[in-house]
Amino acid sequence: ALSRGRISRPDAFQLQKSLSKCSKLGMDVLEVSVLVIYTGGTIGMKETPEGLVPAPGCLVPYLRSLPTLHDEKYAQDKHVYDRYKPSENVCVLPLSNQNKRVVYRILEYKPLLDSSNMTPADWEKIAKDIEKYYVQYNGFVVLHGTDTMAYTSSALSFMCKNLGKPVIVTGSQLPIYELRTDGRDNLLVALLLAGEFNIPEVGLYFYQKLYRGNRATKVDCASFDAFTSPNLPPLADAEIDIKINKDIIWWPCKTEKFTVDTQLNCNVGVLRLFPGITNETVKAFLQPPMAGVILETFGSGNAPDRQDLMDIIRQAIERGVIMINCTQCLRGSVTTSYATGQALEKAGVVAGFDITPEAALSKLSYVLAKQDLSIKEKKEMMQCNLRGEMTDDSKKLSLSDSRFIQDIAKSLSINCDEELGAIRDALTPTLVCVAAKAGDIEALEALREMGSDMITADYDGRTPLHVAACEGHVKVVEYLLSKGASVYARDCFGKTPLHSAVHCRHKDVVKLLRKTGAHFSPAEIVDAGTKLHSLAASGDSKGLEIWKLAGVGQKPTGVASATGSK
Ligand code: ASN
Repeated sequence: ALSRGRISRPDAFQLQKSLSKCSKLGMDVLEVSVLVIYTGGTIGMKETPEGLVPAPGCLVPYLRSLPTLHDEKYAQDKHVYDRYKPSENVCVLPLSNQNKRVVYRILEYKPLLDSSNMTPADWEKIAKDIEKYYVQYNGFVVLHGTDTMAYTSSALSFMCKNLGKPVIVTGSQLPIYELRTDGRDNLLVALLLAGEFNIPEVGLYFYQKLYRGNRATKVDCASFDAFTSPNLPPLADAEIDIKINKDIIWWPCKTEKFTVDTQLNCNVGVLRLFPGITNETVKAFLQPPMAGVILETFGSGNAPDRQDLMDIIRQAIERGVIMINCTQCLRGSVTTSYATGQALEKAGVVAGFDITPEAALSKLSYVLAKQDLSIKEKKEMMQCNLRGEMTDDSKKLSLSDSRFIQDIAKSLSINCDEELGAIRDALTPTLVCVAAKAGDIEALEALREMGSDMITADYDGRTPLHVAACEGHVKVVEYLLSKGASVYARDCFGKTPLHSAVHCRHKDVVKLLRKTGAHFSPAEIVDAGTKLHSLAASGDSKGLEIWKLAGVGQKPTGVASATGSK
């Protein structure tokens, strides 16, 4: 299948035609929408005699006065305000390099909080809002204080299951209203990441880096560069270009819809060991109702291994307390290299490997709340990599290691890593799309084993999933979804795989994509009315049926406010 060569693009041609039709209808297909959930933090604070405090109602008017964060002329010309209720506080970014417009709405919480005052109930509220507005927006930005940002981004990562859209948590070290501030840049890039990129993760964006939310930790309270991700490189670097590190993105691999599970058990704690810690201190800490403890140990997971202390720990574990071993070191993983580490393992403490204490705490609270699991199953779940919070030791094959790419490199006399990477980036999207078009799962698997991903788009921004959906290869669609392909990926005509399947009338593919959470945006649903009228007028019942299967004709959740004023 691979040697057979070229991708024909009748569907892309059709989509281009429908694009110009959309423009004639006045629909701007280059707009993307982002919901900004504004919870508080320094970014929106003002100085008072008591110190910095959140300033309600000030952010939106200020953003609307900044040409880099709001294009008033576009908003007026394109009637952006008319599409939302006045209370919905909408702004629009200037045109980006990607030739898109991010239209963003600010949902300001009452009260706005210094993040030191945040509790799990606030994480729950954010997660529930993401769920409520999930269908309506392309991505989400959570504006948050930096002090407990890593806890919130970790908790959200566990609460959001089968996430397919970006959730970017950000804030700043200085208020956005000041002359020198990191707030404007952090907000701008977070909006672009949430609106224009396919990053199906809860990320934490700060000072030119996007970190996985459950890998980040605050390390500096006096620098703009306040966060780091000690055991995982950034998911993206925002330098002259925004570079996405797609090899480490946690692609969803299930044909399941996005759901939110906000149940947490709050009887958890972090116990940091120190030389000379007494048995009484440890015993008091482990008393009921404590259900789970993160034990912050020395070095690679070591603790004083005196018998009386180990007995106290074992007794708590026998009572049902789950204890997780996390290192106090910023980098590295818990191992059993030392007798002092093995003693904890023998007492029943579960290794947390290289998880951060912030992620460990929220994961433990999340796992402990699962009422249908036994203690043993909860411990197993703690050792599973649920959302990329720990390093997976199973080394991924890299295409630059493969014989195929080495042969090409040799014939082109290339031996530096950067050039090998360039070959990979040039060749593999096309090869994967060709295999997807041919319906050849074996070829796809061979390419995957060589290290290529199943996600990268071709020159038209069309992913292998677009191609397979267009061809009606339901098995290939299933395969690609199981390997991380995104139902939300948009090609450069603004179309998703669901558009391709509907356009080419592949019922089974439409059903499978819908099952995985694919949906049209509220604006697309409104726009489909014209298409439905013409199908009805020509008596095309099969055409009408496929649109119905795709969810047009049913009101998606959370749509009311976006279409309310139409
Ligand atoms: N105290 C502030 C907060 O966490 C710190 C900040 O946002 N930079 O809300």
